[in-house]
Amino acid sequence: MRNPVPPLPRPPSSRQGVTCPYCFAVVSAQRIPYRCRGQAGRRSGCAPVLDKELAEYTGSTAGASLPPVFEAPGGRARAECPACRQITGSRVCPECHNPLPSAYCDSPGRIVALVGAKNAGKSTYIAVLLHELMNRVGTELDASLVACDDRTIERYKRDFARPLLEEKRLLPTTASAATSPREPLVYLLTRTLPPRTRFSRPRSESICLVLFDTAGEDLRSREVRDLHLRYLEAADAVIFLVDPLELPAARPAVAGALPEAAGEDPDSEPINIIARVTEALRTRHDAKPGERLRTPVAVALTKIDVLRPGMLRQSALHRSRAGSGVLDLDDREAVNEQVRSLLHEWQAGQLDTFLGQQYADYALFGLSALGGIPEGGRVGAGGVRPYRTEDPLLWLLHRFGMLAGARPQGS
Ligand SMILES: Nc1nc2c(ncn2[C@@H]2O[C@H](COP(=O)(O)OP(=O)(O)O)[C@@H](O)[C@H]2O)c(=O)[nH]1
Ligand SMILES: [Mg+2]
Ligand SMILES: [Zn+2]
Ligand SMILES: [Zn+2]
Repeated sequence: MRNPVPPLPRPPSSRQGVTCPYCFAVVSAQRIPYRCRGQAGRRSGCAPVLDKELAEYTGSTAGASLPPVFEAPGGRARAECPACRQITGSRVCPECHNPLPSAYCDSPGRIVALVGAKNAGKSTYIAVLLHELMNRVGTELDASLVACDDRTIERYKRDFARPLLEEKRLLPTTASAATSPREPLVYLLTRTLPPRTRFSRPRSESICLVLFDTAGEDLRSREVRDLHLRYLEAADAVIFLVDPLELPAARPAVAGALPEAAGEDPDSEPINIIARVTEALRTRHDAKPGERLRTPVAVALTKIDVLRPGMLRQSALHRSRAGSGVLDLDDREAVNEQVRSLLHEWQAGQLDTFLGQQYADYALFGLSALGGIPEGGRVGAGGVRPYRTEDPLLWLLHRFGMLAGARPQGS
């Protein structure tokens, strides 16, 4: 962190193709089809038809009766439906017919993927991070978080926000992807940025959060592996969640009664999951042996609230982030070093070493989605009090040139 890596180059221009955040097909930006606006109220237009591609993707015909998809080469933001002559701005993936928002088509190449072993805290993290982005952090950053499709909105409410944030119940363990929906939650996070020069207009830039709530172990099973490998290969940035309770030497540092650890399954060990993801990324980027990947990787210890208060005192992790709409680089370095020394103390130094060998650009984080130890299947008495959950994302925004860095102490 001392010698900051230069910001990442701008994402590949859309001429190189757009990766669908639902099925990960790479499609030419010139050949993205459109969906007719259809009928509404007194507006006449094409009648809904069963969208076979979409139904096959979701595995259900429910919600797949939609105005037809048509092609109009040229890659423009709008096109005229050849059947009803209405102008539409809705574009869809040619393979799976899921919506591809304009902001995404215009700056593809920023898919953020989330990975972690079973029990690492992924579902809880997704629930809380999205809520934070829609509220406090969104306001701070002047950023909007928009779900890219209606199923994402419904599933977020039903499976994440309602149980955890309203009813204060812990989320059920994620079923294996072999039986649960294979669909990710897809969001576009768009930030308004100041104009580059005095004469230009403010601009906005987006990243696409593609959140699969599946266990990293699922990469073992053949059926799911294909989709997940494509997911990982499509990732332009990765957030790895690591449960500190899975690091054997960390256990003495933990306060109070311990929840059950995931067990002795070597496949769910953080380093093995990170190694599998790394393999996928190396394949995609055709990395030579010894060459480090440029994909930014954020590795976060979850459930940091379980650490004994004594461990946190005097530490950077103890401070809350100032919340000023910039990335505080001094704070970032302090937290990075703190987590690194925790990893070494907990005999997980090989994790740090491995990351350093494989990635030119990685950063370490500590966070807590719940902010307290849950009791009897429910959120602790103080409610959900997230702590530094947004940090990995702020760092990624910074790496993508979407958030300025600052040293408030003027060092
Ligand atoms: N103390 C604490 N426990 C957490 C936190 N987040 C998750 N947990 C615990 O970890 C368990 C697994 O979390 P979950 O999000 O379901 O993990 P997933 O399998 O990766 O989706 C939950 O049931 C909680 O008991 C946190 O921020 N603090
Ligand atoms: Mg889960
Ligand atoms: Zn698709
Ligand atoms: Zn039409």
